[in-house]
Amino acid sequence: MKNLLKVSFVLLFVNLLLFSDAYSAPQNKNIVTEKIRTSAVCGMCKDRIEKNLKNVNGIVESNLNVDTKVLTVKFDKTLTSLTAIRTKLNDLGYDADTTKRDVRAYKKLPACCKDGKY
Ligand SMILES: [Cu+2]
Repeated sequence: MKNLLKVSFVLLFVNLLLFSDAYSAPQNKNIVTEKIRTSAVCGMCKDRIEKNLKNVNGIVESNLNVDTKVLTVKFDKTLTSLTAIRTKLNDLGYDADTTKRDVRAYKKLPACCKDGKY
């Protein structure tokens, strides 16, 4: 009986968490969060990518995890698109998912930002 009570409390708690999440969901349904696998190498890549994406109309925020090379980007899908963001990354010299980097831009990156593929 005590266990049943515990389980009930846990379930109640889980429900509260789910509901609070629903309430705090973004009001703008056009804002989406996507992940992009990049060829970024170091902290300088992170700064470069995040700084450049900040200037892209529609991008709310971006965060590159240097360890996993995965960029998490939050954007308004009526103002920009995943394809456009990938192209922006390519223009900066980075691969983005299956789209390839602009090699000329890549060659201009500092040595620490090169992954040695070109
Ligand atoms: Cu770098």
